[in-house]
Order: sequence, then structure tokens, then C-alpha cells
Amino acid sequence: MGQTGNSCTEINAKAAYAVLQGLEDVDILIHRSPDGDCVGGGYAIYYILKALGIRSRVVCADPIPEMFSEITQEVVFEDFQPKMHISVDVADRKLFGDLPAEDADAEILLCIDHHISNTHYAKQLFWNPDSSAACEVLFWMMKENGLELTREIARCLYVGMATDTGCFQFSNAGAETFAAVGEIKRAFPDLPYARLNRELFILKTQGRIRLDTRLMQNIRISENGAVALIYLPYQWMEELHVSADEVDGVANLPMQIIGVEIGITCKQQPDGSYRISMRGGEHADVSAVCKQFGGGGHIKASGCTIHEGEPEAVCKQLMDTAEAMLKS
Ligand SMILES: [Mn+2]
Repeated sequence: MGQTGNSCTEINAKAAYAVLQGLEDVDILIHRSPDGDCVGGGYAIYYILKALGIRSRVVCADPIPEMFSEITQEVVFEDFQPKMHISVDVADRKLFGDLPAEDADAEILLCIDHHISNTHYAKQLFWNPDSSAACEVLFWMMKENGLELTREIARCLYVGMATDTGCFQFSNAGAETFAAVGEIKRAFPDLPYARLNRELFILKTQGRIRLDTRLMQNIRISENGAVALIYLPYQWMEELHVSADEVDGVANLPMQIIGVEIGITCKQQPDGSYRISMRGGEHADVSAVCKQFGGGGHIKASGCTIHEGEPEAVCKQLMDTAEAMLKS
């Protein structure tokens, strides 16, 4: 709790719900390249606000992937102009991406998050950096305020926690995560958990399978085997008809190799920049590596953007920086 330099106040679960209760015509902002956690968290808040009679919309700079269609809502209000803005699962303003004009420079009244790298850009921050997902933060916020866990909200929160933990595989899945999911399963035993898991984690398009094969064939591995990098030229996505949201999971590919401590995915963007995702094993702090490139995130999962450079040079720089981090 307390004030920070940016005049952002950290608040607790009770205060966070009090903020939600006082909102009116809200845009709930989530990060670009939306994942299950920000989409699930965004719509969970939409339902919480709806129960309070408050109109809101989930707003994202990028289209929401088809795989999350079960938790999204087509919400159309007449004459809706956002009066207030909140955010969920967004560590830094720049992760909003290119938002519509009415959202782009808005003051964020409340941010609900779990990223250790949160930059305190909102007026108030309700967070828990020990939580696996923003959806986990939301689950315990609801519990502490005695809010009703509806079927719709349970589904949203499950998807968020499942996706941010890689279906409960990663080390960020803690006792509180399993406790939350246990309560969700007990309350709604008939939600299609197994089908959701299959759709979120197993099923891939033909194009994606062909792309994975190509990526694995071209993987770069450091001499000592501790750093692996896959480079994805934009052209391959066009050739194989794979969309940007379909390749989200490729960041986990390098970590499938025994001995790899840092797995790097470098995706060339249509504008010539590179979107980098890093995953860390037991001994790596990839948020520290990404910080050196102006990015950040979690200790075991982080990202950054490199704005220019030849692919070869960029990949080499990434590998070198990661290797140096492991040696330090
Ligand atoms: Mn998240």
C-alpha cells in the first residue's frame, strides 16, 4: 500500500471494488495482442459492472482471437461515449497499442494487474505481483468483496488463469491459483474445462503446424545449449496463411528442448520492427534480459520490441545478451 512517485496509489481489494462501483460509461482497456488473461479479465469486469448497472465495453487495439469467442460479448450501447477508463492486465501504457482517439490518451482511473513490471501509470493500482494472472487477482477481489461468482465470470476467470499459466504448467501457478480454480470447478462442475483446454492449448491450424515445423528446423541454439532462439520472418506467415494471433504460443517452442534455460522468439513485424518474447527456465530472469531492450514482464515470461536492425544482427544481439545474463 502507499503512494509512489507517479502519484499512483496502490489500493486493496475493498477499495478497488469501491472504485468499480463509482464508475460510469467505462472503457475497459486491455493490451494489444490480446491473450486469455486480458480478455478474460476484461469481460469478467464487464459482467461485474453489468451487475452494478454500469455500462462498459472491452476495448483492444487488436482484434480478439477467435479462440476466445466463448468469453467475449458483442456489446452495443446506443450513444455510448466512454466517460471513464480502467485497464486490466496491462503493465505499461505503451502496451495498449494504437487505441481509438477517445481512449488513446485517457486517464486510467484504475489498473488491475499482476505484472511485477507495472509502471504505475494509472491513478490507482490494484495488483498482486505474486498472482499468476490478472484473473486470479480478480477472483480474490470478488471473494473479498462477497461478489457473486456467476457462470459467465467463472468461465472468464478460468480462461485467464489457464492461459497465463500454460494450462497450470508454469511455476507461476501457485497455491492461490489452484485454490481459485478449485472453487470455480466446485461452483460450476459442468463448465467445459477439458474442451476449453483442448481448444486453447492443443488445437492448431494446418498452417500453424507447418510453421512450427519450419521454426523448429531453423532454431538457433547456443554452444552450451542454454539459449535457444526462433526467428519468424513475416513472410512465412503470409506464405502459410497464418495470422498474428495464431502464432502467440510459439514463444513456448524453444523451451521444449532439454537444457534450454532461456527461450527466445523473435517475430518480424510488417513494419520491420521485431516483437520479442522470452521464456525462462529455473535459473533465468528473462525480465532482466528484456529490460535491456526497453521491455519487461515477469521473471519467467517477458517481452520487448526492437525497432530496427538486420534480422541476423538482432538475433545475435538477443542470444548474446541472454547468454551474458546466464553467466552473470
Ligand atoms: Mn496476465
